[in-house]
Amino acid sequence: MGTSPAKREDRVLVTGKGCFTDDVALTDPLHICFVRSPVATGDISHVDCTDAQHQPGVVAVHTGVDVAHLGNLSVNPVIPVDTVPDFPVLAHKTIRATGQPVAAVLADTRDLAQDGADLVDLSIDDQTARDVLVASQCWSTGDFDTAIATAAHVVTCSIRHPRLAPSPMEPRAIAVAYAPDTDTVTVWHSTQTPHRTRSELAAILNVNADRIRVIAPHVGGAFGMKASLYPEDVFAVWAAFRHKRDVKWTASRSEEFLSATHGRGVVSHGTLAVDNTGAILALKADIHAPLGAWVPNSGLVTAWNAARVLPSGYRVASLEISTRAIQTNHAPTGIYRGAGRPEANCLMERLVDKAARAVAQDPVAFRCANLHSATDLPHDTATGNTLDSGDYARALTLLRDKADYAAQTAERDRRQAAGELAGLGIAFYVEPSGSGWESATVTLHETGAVTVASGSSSQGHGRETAFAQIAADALDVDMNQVAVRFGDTATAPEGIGALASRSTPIGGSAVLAACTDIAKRRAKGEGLPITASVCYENTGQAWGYGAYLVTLSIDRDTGVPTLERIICVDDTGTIVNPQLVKGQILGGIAQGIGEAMLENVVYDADGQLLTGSFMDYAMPRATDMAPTALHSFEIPSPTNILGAKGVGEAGTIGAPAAILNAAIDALSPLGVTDLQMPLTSETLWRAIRTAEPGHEQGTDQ
Ligand code: SMO
Repeated sequence: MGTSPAKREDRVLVTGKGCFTDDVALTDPLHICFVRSPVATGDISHVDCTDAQHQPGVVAVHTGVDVAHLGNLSVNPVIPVDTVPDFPVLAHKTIRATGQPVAAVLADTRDLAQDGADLVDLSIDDQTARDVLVASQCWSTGDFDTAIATAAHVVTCSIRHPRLAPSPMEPRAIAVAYAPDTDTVTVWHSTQTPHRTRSELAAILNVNADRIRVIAPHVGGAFGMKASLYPEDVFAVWAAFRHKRDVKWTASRSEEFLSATHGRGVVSHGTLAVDNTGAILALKADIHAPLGAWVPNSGLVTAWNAARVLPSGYRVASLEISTRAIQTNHAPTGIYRGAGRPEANCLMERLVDKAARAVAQDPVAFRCANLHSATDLPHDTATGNTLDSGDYARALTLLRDKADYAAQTAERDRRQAAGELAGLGIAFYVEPSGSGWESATVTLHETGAVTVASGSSSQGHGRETAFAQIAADALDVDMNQVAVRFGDTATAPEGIGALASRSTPIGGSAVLAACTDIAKRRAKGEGLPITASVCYENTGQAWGYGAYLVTLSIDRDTGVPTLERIICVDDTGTIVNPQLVKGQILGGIAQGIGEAMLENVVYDADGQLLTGSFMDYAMPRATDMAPTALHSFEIPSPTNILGAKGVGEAGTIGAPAAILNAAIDALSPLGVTDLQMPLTSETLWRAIRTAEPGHEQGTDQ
């Protein structure tokens, strides 16, 4: 541990030898094409499938009535639930979003299924869209009103997070092999959570879980988008049982934009009060999180995290925080890398920056003075968290040193004085990684070889290498002696999967616990082979954190932003593999840049998706990255035996807040105090034109 051996999964993946769900060879499978609603809301008055059924190669056409008896997906009730919308596999009577599957054509080839789908005649009576409260929660402590009344300064901020399309390279895919002898299925599924896929399928289809084997083969990215089962997945498995045939479905990129879960979209309002020494007195925040046509397993997590991750690592005596998850007539939203954490941190870091300005203090010094000190931890927040460990100010002081902060601020001041729009942004962030259990079964064989089977899984992020390192160290064998297996419900122990930055802290600790047990038994003289199976549960969430600094400049005439430099300090807890940690943080930063500067899913007022392809939805490219320096230190978390803190989401949390602060800093000489993401050249150009004298709209001719 602590070294970066070559990632063992790389050779297969980068030479194109991976086996993804769509690569799985099936026997004469039926292909599915879904007929999707062209409108966002309405009642289905008529679906005529006659022509489609007579199309050569079409085996069957199904509509909502055929699957209306199926059960609902379970939803994790992280906040109190009013009403969870049901989970229509195919829309039955009511349409809730553009792109919702209404009918499904099963045919011998994908093209024939598409031809059949084109012949389905669908009529929908328009209805007015209706937002429904699904779940909500409030937290409060202290006396907010008195704190506000006595405060020297009160600052406010509203943030509308762009809605984001997670866009893993591999779209959703499912391949189902039906075994007639046993009336069972083997399901290859591009998922983060293979055991969840099995248990949810069993419940929704009302079949015994032992009739379903789920395999997550290579998964080409997921980012939270593949942590839930989708209506399309359920239909594919239902169809395999119904027709006693193999079935496959792979989403097109258009289907991903239309009907895969989106992330963010949160609207938050915050108020922060400080006294005249710059001490934070009180925080109020209202979070509004949109849900879509149906709610995925972790669909309420964004609303929860966007609120309960407040007040980040800051000491706040009085707070009032509320969150509401509201159903709308759009594609479903779900967890997306960060899953509410970026929303909470962006709001807090904007408020803190504004407050520092109000009391004319340096933003780094202001943060250091208001963050919990190392001796305050562990600390229970009023929003139900235990901040477990760390030294928050150390992240900021290390950043100040590594970034040569004094020189950078002097340079920013010099450039601003010369009329350049140059900015420097700071953000502190916290990243709670998951809680709960994960499993591992480890065997030390007579040959000295080791087999690790984990309930956690992989979406291409180096799980095999990291777990082999943990086992090799704990059992004192060469890591090449360690085979790591996961992702198959037939051979891996029951598990949770790879999400919520939990795989290393919890899954890795499970591997360590099993290995430690084997090492003890061997010392006592037990003969080989020895197998240990553990279900490891952590004692609480490990809260990673860090501090990021961003410098950028904005072209005054065109609004084009240039990210100049990003400098990061992260407390990662115990590091298993520095290269994997670096890869996680850098990848998160790329997606954070995407949110802050480029990406935005746009619907019109009628619920039509305007950004249905990469022509309209701007993903960050290599040239959108800035020179980035990563620094870290390791204060082990006491919540798990490995001491690890998840870093999977760090970059998506820290980067947008720092970029937003830097852009506002760059435009502050013009009097700009707020901007909304994404910070495209248009956004920035409009802000400059509105702020600059003589450039008010319509008066510049
Ligand atoms: S957004 Mo993550 O896969 O919990």
